[in-house]
Parts: sequence; C-alpha cells; structure tokens
Amino acid sequence: MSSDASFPDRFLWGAATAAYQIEGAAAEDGKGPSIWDTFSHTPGKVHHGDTGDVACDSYHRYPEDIELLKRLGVGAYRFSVSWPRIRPEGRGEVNSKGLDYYSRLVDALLEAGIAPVPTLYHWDLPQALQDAFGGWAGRDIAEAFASYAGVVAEALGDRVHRWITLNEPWVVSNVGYRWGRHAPGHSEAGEAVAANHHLLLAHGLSVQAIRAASPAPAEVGITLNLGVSRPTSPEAADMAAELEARHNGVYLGPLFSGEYPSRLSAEWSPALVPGLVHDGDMAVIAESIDFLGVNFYFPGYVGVAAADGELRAGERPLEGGFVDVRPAGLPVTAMDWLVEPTSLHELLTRVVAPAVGDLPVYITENGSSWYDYVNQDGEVVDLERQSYLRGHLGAVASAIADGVNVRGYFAWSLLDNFEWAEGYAKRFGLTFIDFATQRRILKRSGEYYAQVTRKNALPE
Ligand code: GBH
Repeated sequence: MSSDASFPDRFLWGAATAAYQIEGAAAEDGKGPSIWDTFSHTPGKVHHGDTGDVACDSYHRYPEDIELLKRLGVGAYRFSVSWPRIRPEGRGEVNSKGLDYYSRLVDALLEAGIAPVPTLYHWDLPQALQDAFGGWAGRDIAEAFASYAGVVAEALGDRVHRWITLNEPWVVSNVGYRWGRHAPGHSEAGEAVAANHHLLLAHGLSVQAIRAASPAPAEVGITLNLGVSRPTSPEAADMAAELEARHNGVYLGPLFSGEYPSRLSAEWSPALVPGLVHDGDMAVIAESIDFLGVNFYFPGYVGVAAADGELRAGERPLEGGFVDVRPAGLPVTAMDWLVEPTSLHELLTRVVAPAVGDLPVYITENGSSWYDYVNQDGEVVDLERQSYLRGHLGAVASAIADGVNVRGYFAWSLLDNFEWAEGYAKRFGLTFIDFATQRRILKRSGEYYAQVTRKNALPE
C-alpha cells in the first residue's frame, strides 16, 4: 500500500456520532424513553452504572460541537435521529419539539457549510414499541419504522439530501437479541433471526418512505458493520467462511441480490423461524439504494481449538471447536480490538466491491479507543489514535487506487461519548470530553485529521 496517499477530488470528509451516545436530555422536550434508557438504568447492564441521561449534553451544546466540526475541516456530519424524540410512543403523535431540535441542528450545520447526514436508527428504539411488538422481533416494527422515517424526511428533506436508514443491523439483532449485551438484553436465537429479517424489511420500506416523503431528491443508504475473518489454518477456513456469511452475506445477499446466502448454520438461518419471510419481502429489501455505508474497526482471525480444549495465549472461545485468535505482534486498542489497517483494504476489495459493483461506498465509521488523558499542558497527545487513523486512511486510499468507489470517510467519533455497555470508560473521540465539566479539548488526532481534510491527502 502506498504511504503518501491522496484522495479523489470531492472526497467527502466527515465525523460521526449517535443520538443516545451524545445528546443527553433523556427526558426533555417530550422525548419518550428508549430501550437504552431502560437498559442503562437496569443495574448490572452497563459498566459503572453509566447512563446516557447527560452524555455530552449535545442536545444543548450542539453549537459548540459544530465549532469542533469546523476546526476539523469536515464537509459532513453523520449524527442520528432519536426515534423517541420524534414519536415518544413510537407510533402516532409526532412531538414537534423533537423535530425542531433536528431542524435547528440541520440549519446550524448548513450555516457552517457542513452537510447533515442523519442516520434514522442508531439503536435507541422507543420503549413503547419494545413493549408492543417485542421490538425488532415483531414484524409490525417494520411499518412503524418506515412511517417514522417518512415523518423525518418530510420535515427535513428540503435540507437533508443523504439519509442512512439503519446503523449496523448485525449488532442490533445479535448483540441485542442473541447475546443480550445490548438493549433489549435478550438471549434467544429465534428472536435474533427474526429481528434481523425485520430490520432488513424496515430498511427497504423506509427507503420507499423517505423517497416518497422527501420534498427534494434524496440519496438513501444503509450502514453495515462488515467483517473479514481470516483462517489461521486450512481447517479453520470453513468456519471463517461461515462467520463472513453471518456478518456480510446475510446483508449483502438480500440487499444486492434479493436472497439470503445459502450457507448459514441453523441458528443463523431465516429457516430457524417458520413463516418469517413472507412473499414479496425480498423484493422490498432489495429496493435499490444510492450508496452503502461501511463501519469498520478490526479484523477477525479464526483457528482450531487445542485438542484438550484449553485456551492458548490470545485465544477466546468460539463455537464448534474453533477459537478467536489474536496473532502475536498486532497492537490491540483499549477495547482489546486488533489494529491491522490492511484488513480494511481487504474488506473493501474482496468483500464490498464484488457485492456492490460501482455503487458509491462511504466509510461511515472507523476509529479506535485508547487510554487518553489530559497532560500538564492541557493537551491530549493521542499518538496511537493518530497512527490508527493514518493507517486506515492509507488503506482506504489504496482501495480507491484499486478501483473501489469509496466516496467519503467519517471518523468515529467527533466526541468521546457513551460507549454502550462500556459506559464512559472507553473513549473514541477526536475530541476529549471532561464529563464533569463538559469541557471539550480537541485531541492531537483531531489536529492531524484537520490537516488531512484540508490537504485531501495524508501528511507525512
Ligand atoms: C460501532 O459498533 C457503533 O456503531 C458505535 O455506536 C460505537 O460507539 C462504535 O462502534 C465503537 O464501538 O462482544 O458481543 O459484546 C461497532 C461494532 C458493537 C463491536 C458492539 C463490538 C461488542 C459486541 N461493535 N461490540 S459483544
């Protein structure tokens, strides 16, 4: 991979956040409770008992956050819209104060010359719909989501021209419904498979709803967290392929070819839930989209477990006699995630391009967590994050050089924020937040990113 990479003209530089992770104001201006309000207030679910009640207080401090975006020199901001702010009960009455908040945010962004790129679902489902339908496990959720998407598109579509329907359906269905580490905290494979199908259906219906409701032409896409699984020996190749089918094929197949992949083990196959897929669903899911959003953080390595079943150094248990392996020599972040930029190049060239062809691709999240601190000079010198950023941007540039149609990159994240089950203990921001005072400090990595966006190239 070349090191002095530059990017195509009009490459879109951005930064990303999500509503529950930054907004706070959890019960303000008519907002209804979301499943993350419930989950984070349930003892034992989130590290340290942290909640998003206040978070970065971005609901009130968004003008300061837009100043940070200006310092970064980005042309776009990916934020998410909180469904329970718009519809406190999930359905029915629209809360105009909720819409007003996003309308003010959009106006302020446009004033600053920054394109708003809202995501309509970044995990904060109205609690009322969890109660009414079993959340994403119930089929009625798909229509409810499309209806809400139409409400937002109608209100903001004169000024918002690029929409993301869902963030990371893999995480929603599996971390939320299969393993229970995210809201709603369920552990039931059938629910996970059902949730996954209903997320895809909701996506397709919302693409139609956004286009129908928007007063101006709209580009619509979805954000997936796709993965590469590398076998460490030939015996692990089949398991690696299965893991990629669960992460990638289960989305890329339905979205781009109108069918689920044929290889998916029983616990992951839509056949697990009889009657789940109705006639016509796959055509709705395959509704054409204008771009694909890709979130990427780390690669996976799969190996065969030791004969005695004992874990060797760096291994974590997987299923069926396989283990997740961390090869010696690769750095790991504060999340214990591997750092290996070439895996992003591999993902884009081997997985993404063959599925999407020429469709524009945006990296909608990429970033890393480290043990940041404010030094005696009042600075945060996060050289590890800067190095991660540089490496991954180099991988994006080389994928573009290899013909992948990547049109933009959004750093995760603009701000340190509520890192879901990790609470505030894990920091991903280009900006440090002192959560006691809400003071924002642009980190060294943020200064570096500002140079990248201004040069449209990687500085030495
Ligand atoms: C993204 O998810 C999210 O979109 C974003 O909100 C988040 O802040 C960011 O990444 C950083 O994490 O081992 O089963 O408990 C990335 C995907 C989500 C990866 C949850 C691993 C823990 C899964 N990830 N996660 S589990």
